[in-house]
Amino acid sequence: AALAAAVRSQASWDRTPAGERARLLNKAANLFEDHQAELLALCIKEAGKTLPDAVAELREAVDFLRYYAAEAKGLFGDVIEMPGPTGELNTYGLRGRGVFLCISPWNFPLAIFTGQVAAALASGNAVLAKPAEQTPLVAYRAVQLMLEAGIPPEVLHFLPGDGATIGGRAVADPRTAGVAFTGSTETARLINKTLAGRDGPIGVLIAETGGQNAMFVDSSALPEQVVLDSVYSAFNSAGQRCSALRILCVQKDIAPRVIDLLKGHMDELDVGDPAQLSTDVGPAIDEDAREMLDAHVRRLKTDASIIHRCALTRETEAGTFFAPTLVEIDRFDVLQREVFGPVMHVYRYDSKDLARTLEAINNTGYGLTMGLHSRIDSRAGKLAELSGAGNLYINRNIIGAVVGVQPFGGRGLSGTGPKAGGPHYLPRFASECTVCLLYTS
Ligand code: UN1
Repeated sequence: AALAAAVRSQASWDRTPAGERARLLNKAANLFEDHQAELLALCIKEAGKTLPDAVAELREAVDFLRYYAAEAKGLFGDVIEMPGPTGELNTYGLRGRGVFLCISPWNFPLAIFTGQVAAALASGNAVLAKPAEQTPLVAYRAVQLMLEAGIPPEVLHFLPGDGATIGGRAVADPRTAGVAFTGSTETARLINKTLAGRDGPIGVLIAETGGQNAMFVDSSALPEQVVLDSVYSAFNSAGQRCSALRILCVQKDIAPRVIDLLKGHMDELDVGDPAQLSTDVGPAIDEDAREMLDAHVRRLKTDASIIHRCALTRETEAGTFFAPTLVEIDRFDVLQREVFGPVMHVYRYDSKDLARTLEAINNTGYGLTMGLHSRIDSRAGKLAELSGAGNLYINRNIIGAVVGVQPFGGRGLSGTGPKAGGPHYLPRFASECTVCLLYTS
């Protein structure tokens, strides 16, 4: 029923001037800010976010609304006029594609949920918004606020529930013109196959998937800075970001010093209730996630050496907590899959093997984020040239891309692009139309 209503309403939403659609999205952004306390509380309660993470999440959601509104005004507002060789007038413009299905993850239940929906709406599409099963309440509140801002309810439909049934059915239906998906590479493949098997127009898929993200540290790096940035990248959001650091590649010569400092810094981290301001690292999202992380560490006990783990207090016995873990590995094939949690794998490389180590990371097939800590300027250029990652960060942490200035998204197994929060995102939600008018005399 939602799909049928979305199909019926889409044409009139598409005809609504882009400036008016943008006005509604900006109004939604204001309402999100007006309801700040409530949205932060929901992110903490439902998604286990710490307060700073929740604040960043709300900031990003608001940024997505305002950025796509501004982009849409330029892209969809103007019709480009092109005088042709025979005196005809050619015009070119963008329209919506139809109904977009937005499938978002639990780790950014407000920001990514809102970003996908805002992009699809700004581009003139009707939307079926399918939140992650773990985080429907945050998404529900976001939808309510968008409707309050004036987005017509026939255009924006909230579809919480099971991914395989609700999401699966909507993907399989040829009336769904496109899918924006953030989640695992396996699920993206499944969606792609389902889309390929449908009759009717060929569906578009924008997929943002996993990573096997590395940070390179050479001997010119500042160890104290490396420690702050690597701990933040690996353990912030309890490592539950696709951009999070998984493999810290440290040049042998400074590895002992860096590892020593890492252990000290880990001892200062508070793991616990995210509602407490003192907490640095909250829980894994659910029991399945925690079990997956436990199994990974159990496996590594034979293939690698566990260097250090954060202490867990008694308070964490009730809940799905997992102690941030530092593990040393001497080969990359122990990491078959993305390990979605606070586990930092350290790998020591010999300075002459830097290029080979980078190639081994590229060969995982993933290409989401990558970092470098070095005071040798030419290394940064070399990394940018050779890396397969979509987002590179030099001498800083590798998470928290900022909408509009650090377009975010991966290459290879990490996603199809275009990048969220970047200038090429909206056109992927659009169809193009050229009109050629020949004047009669
Ligand atoms: C994700 O974790 O699913 O840059 C992607 C960042 C965020 C990551 C979002 N934009 O850390």
